[in-house]
Amino acid sequence: MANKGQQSKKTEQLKKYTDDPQGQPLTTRQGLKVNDTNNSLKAGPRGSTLLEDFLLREKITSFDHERIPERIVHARGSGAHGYFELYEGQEAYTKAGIFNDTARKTPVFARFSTVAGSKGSPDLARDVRGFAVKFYTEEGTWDLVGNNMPIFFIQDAMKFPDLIHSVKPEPNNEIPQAASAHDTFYDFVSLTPETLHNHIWAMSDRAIPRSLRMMEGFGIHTYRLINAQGESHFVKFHWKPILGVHSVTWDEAVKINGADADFHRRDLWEAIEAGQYPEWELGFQIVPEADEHKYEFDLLDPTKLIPEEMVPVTPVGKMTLNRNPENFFAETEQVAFLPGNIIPGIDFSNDPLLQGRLFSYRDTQLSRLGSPNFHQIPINQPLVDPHNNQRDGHMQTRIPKGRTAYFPNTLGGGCPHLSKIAEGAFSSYEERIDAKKIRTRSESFVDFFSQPALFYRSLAPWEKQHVTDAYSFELGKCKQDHIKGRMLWMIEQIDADLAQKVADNLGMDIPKSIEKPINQAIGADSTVDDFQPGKAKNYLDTSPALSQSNTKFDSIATRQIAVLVADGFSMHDFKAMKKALEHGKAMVKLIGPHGGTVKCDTDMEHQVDAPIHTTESVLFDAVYVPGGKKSIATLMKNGKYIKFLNEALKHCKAIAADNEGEDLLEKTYVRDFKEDKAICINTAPDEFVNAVARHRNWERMEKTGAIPV
Ligand code: HDD
Repeated sequence: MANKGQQSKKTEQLKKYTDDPQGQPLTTRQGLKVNDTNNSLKAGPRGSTLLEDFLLREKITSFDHERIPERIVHARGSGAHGYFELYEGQEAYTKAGIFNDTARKTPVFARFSTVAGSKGSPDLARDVRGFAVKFYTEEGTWDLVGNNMPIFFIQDAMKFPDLIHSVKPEPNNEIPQAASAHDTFYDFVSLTPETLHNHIWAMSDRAIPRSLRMMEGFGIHTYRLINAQGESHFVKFHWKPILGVHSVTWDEAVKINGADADFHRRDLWEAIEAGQYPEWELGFQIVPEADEHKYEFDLLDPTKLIPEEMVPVTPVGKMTLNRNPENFFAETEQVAFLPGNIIPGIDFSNDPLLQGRLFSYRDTQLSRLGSPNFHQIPINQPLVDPHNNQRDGHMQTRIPKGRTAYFPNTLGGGCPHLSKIAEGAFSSYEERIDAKKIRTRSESFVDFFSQPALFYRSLAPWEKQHVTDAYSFELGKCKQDHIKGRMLWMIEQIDADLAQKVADNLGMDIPKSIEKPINQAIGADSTVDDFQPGKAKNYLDTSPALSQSNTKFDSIATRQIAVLVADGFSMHDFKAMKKALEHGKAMVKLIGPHGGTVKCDTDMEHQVDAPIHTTESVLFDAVYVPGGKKSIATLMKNGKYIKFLNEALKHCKAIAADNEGEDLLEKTYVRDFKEDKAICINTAPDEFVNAVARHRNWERMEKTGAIPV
């Protein structure tokens, strides 16, 4: 039944399993009250420890087994609870209750992740981000397990182990951690041209998001929506963040990893704690069945996107994340996503990558969570109580009643019984298949260069520069010239100018030809070599939706603003700026010369949020320096403030100063950028607010190369 209280239904379910130690005595796992958990039982005060000590054994045994295997990919992640609400019924396309009933508030749990790094790796690795959402619907659980990029590296699940083995730390020395910049990855990429599209996205700013709350999400594969009449439409799922899509620079990413390895995790947690709930709109890109073969790319090929200019994305609802987990392990670590978890009204397509995923995820949970009963873990439990004849296994926590565990039966009254489709039972879409069984790649998949080229063409000049820098960094870290050469040849197929710039940075020439790798990549007897590199198709000059320069720039909500102060800072300046920033829901943080408090020029005490020696410029979106003679004189004596401002300048951030604050800027390279539109000296606070909302003044980038930080 429709009801707005659904989110609380999942929260209530979780509450039943939540332990709260407040006011409770410490007990053993058997409930025995404990008198001493600090000393083991010994034969005399200095004597050896007794085997009899069940308290010691229980505590140590439990500790010894605390760890479970980390995810083979996406090990590093952060999650949150929330809900999904529909804008308008989508009955024309799907019978899924979640897309029919606008009165519902469907509970969700979302987990965001990097791919290659281990569980403890830093958040700002250059990497794809996982974007997985579990919808606890009334008809069963639906998992939409996507990424923050709309395409994938490979076309067939058969190649997934090869892809991941190449990008993970090399097996002989387990180096490098959470980084793709090494020979084995580029050996694979350069031999597997289907990777180039996702790869160029990974070289773009999408791979170093400013926040998990400021990235898009994509279901990637083409799925099917099935309506009540049994009709099918193809669909691609898109998540669009309300705050827009924003990224940091590579230099910042590297420094953030040192200054706060948990930057993204902390940002998500703190935004939710502050009541600034992250939100995304879910959108459908619908293609009628009749149009399946209309495009110059194959809808089943997960390395291709459908440009939004060709098929628009229609927003259908919104996800809001409004509650942090109570316990990281129990919820974020144990949550198990399965692309195979679907509900009536949604179905799979024949995308061969998706088809392989349908096998892999259930399989991996068995070794990760240790039992086929992983669906009984509270975070994985559906809202609907499951009843079936599957039995036993490690960690069975339910007590299935009755004599029968088979179907059909009479002894159990025929229960659990089957349901008709009209009663909400799932039935697979009856797709007509008439084909030979064959191990091959469809010829319609063999165009590896058109879409990476479309992506690159669609970028703004500053984004193109970032891509050039990223290729130059990554390949610069590779040792083998033959691998770098092959990569340069591949990049040249995307864009000759890009390839030349990267080649110059590598100090290499682009090879005239390479031994064609396509056969190896597809199959020894393959004939697809004949198509390569193929004439790049140009069905669209540019797709503006692909560039972050066309994202939203209308909010400063949750932006972290550093205010550099010492005793004697101007309350007059600060008050006006703080009011404007907090009106826009930015987070204003006082950076002082020490912890505790600083006094403004009206003798009021202000709590310091971070002493300068504990923080870094890269952790903030913008910097403000209020006036105050005494304050500025103190700040000028500490080189860290100069570095702080120079870095903010280099990273194209908004900087503001009032009155004597300008004297501090004179000590920095900001003095050469006074005409810059995001440098606000003695301007109205709103000008600074507008500059912060623009995220960065990327045009500045052309001139910041000489700044030595
Ligand atoms: Fe995968 C985890 C996303 C292809 C095998 N994958 C995993 C997660 C995300 C994705 C977001 C983490 C979920 C979480 O937070 O727990 N994977 C993708 C996307 C893909 C993709 C968007 C392509 C479009 N994956 C893919 C293939 C295979 C896998 C082709 C295997 C054939 N993925 C796995 C896995 C993981 C996983 C090994 C590791 C942990 C887990 O499943 O639960 O089964």
